[in-house]
Amino acid sequence: MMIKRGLLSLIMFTVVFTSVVVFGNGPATASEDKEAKADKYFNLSNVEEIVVKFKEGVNLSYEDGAQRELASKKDRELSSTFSEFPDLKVNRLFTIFDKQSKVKQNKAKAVFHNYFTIPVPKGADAEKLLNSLNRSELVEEAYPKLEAAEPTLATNTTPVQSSNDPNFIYQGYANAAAQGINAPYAWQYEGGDGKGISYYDIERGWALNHEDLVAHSVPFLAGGTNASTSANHGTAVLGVISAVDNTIGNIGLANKAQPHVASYERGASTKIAEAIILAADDLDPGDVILLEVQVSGNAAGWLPVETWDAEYDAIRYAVSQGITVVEAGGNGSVNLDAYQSYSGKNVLNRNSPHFRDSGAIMVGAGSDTYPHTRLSFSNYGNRVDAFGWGTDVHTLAASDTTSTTGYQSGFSGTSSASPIVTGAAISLQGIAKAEFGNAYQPYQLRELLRNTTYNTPTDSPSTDQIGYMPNLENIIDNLPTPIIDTTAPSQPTNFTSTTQTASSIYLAWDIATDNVAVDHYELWRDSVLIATLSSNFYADLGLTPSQTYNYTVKAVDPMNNKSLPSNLSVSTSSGNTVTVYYKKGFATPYIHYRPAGGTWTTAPGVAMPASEVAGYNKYTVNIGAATSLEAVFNNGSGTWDNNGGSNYFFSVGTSTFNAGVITAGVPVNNTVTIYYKRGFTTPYIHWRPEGGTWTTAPGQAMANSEVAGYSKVTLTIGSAARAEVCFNNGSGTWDSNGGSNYFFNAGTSTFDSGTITAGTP
Ligand SMILES: [Ca+2]
Ligand SMILES: [Ca+2]
Ligand SMILES: [Ca+2]
Repeated sequence: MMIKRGLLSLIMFTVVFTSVVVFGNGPATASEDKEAKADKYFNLSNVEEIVVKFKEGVNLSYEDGAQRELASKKDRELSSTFSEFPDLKVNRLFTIFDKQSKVKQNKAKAVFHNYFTIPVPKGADAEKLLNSLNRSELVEEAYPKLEAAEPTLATNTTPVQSSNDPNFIYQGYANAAAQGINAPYAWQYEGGDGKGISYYDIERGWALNHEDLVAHSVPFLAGGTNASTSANHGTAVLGVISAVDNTIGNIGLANKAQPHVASYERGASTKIAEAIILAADDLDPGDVILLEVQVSGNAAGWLPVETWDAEYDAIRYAVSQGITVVEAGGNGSVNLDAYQSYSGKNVLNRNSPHFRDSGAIMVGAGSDTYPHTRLSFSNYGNRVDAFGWGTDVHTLAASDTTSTTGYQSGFSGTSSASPIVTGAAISLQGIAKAEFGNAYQPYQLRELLRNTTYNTPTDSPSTDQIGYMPNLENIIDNLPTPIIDTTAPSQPTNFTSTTQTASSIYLAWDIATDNVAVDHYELWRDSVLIATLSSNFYADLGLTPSQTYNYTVKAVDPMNNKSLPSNLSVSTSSGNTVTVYYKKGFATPYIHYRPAGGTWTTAPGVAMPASEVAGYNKYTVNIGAATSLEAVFNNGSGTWDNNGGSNYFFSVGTSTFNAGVITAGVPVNNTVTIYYKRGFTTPYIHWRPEGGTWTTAPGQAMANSEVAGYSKVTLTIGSAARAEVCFNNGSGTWDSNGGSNYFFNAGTSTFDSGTITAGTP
């Protein structure tokens, strides 16, 4: 067992200090202090051997009978010691060295030649001899060599007598591993029966006057309802942990712990979180809360209670107060790794960045025989820490809250598994408190119960996914000192963003340090916790282009101490844009779109404004990091062009859409410049892009050109190749080429009395 002597000394010192404060009588002299110390730390009533370390330079030959050589040193104190204790023999402490072994010449071993041992002569006052030796100028230190023994835990001062509780033989879950948790092994030790620990069972009903519980005088938390229909369940749970050590019925796994009960039926409604908070406030650090409740939050089946946020935060509160919370994993057959909260987050999957740890020990249900397997109804996943028997649990029974007798052999579910794990947790806390003066903080206790070396696996841990069943013998044989860790990890440094795109920000920071260990990092974006990470980097995806985000990272240790935050503001880049020129088509076109793979606009989408190109409307979208825009068009009132159901895809940049054909770039926008040799003295031109829409008659007046005798006009005809034209005088006299109209190619032409020639006049 790994009980550290140093820690025991520390505890004893604490006791001593208290008594000095109470009984102290003014400052002690130096010698009083020295002797007082000897009194406190060493039992000198039966010292048989004193070890003396002589000062470097005394330089005795390393041989037995060194008292003769010492006498020749003429040290005043030693001389008086030798005369007071004439039979003293000063021998080598190390018989592996002698004066031939050159130990003095070996630098690394030279220190050992200073050590000698003095057998305390029969009847001599060892304390007097010690003090006398320590006064010598030649002695560095003389100390009593007391008993050495394997450190052991204190024996239970209230031995558990299980043999006369007649049902104990049916409580296989208490048996040694691999069948059970080996409660009797814990009972041997002080606190292993739960003495010194209180716990709350939170559920709905109990028969607290049951003959095998009544001796506990179980307190009932005020404000709750003791529901008779649930009395059997609660009585069975209490029986597993707290059936009294007497000569009837069963015996609880932690039968000396003080049970309390709290009903979550409070007033007219279910108030589990309230019951947790009140229970936590009524307990002390090291105590335990058992949550015997599951909730319906998912069509797939029953879920652990921490899937409700208020209950999750109530558990966090209890754990922050040093209370260990044991939580039934639920009987929903649900893979908790895949469970998603209402907002779509895998909050119970330790491998998800959205994992959130309540700090509770979550319990699954295993079979009662070895090798244990997950029972079909049990929820499972990497969140589940430990399992207990989920079937055939022998315990107390009740038909209503007034029952005083009743036993059952088939209590089952994560309901029966959880009190088994709770019993183990209470036993360990009791031993820790008795042995070290402190119970474990909840996170350290959970790690002990999750330990894959000490505890009993299921047949296939990777597929069963319900953790391990506590093996108290192995845990107790390797019992660590409780770490009361209140020191937060160091602040994460060098918090930087390595890369930014229009929709993502990549973050990294240097690994933080802690006096125990850094357990994980919390990453916050704009004051919202977005990830719980074991790594020191993160890719934040799905962001908006050209937006600034404020990040905070904190390092968290296993005791949930959090570092100072490191902060960082980062902006996404501007993102890709897509510009669509839409050739009408719909007279008032709408574009309904999404960045490919992203989220659609709300139908009908966005009305497209007219563009600078005649006959075209135009719209520009920032699609972030996406590389194309998926779009369909409509008239705003239910008539759609969705490419026959395939939709249209536009690349980054500018595209022109013309009746289902997409071409890169802006629309072709031809112009036609016409020099008109007058003709009509105030000529008008009535025109359209070929195939397009005519101007309103008489069309537009043509201004004089820079060439004498000619008027001039420039027409924008979009993608049309020609302008179709006729001329008039603005008041009803027309030249329409005899009804055939004139056609001008894109570019510059000269018109002279019905003849068109390319170029300027
Ligand atoms: Ca008994
Ligand atoms: Ca009993
Ligand atoms: Ca720490």
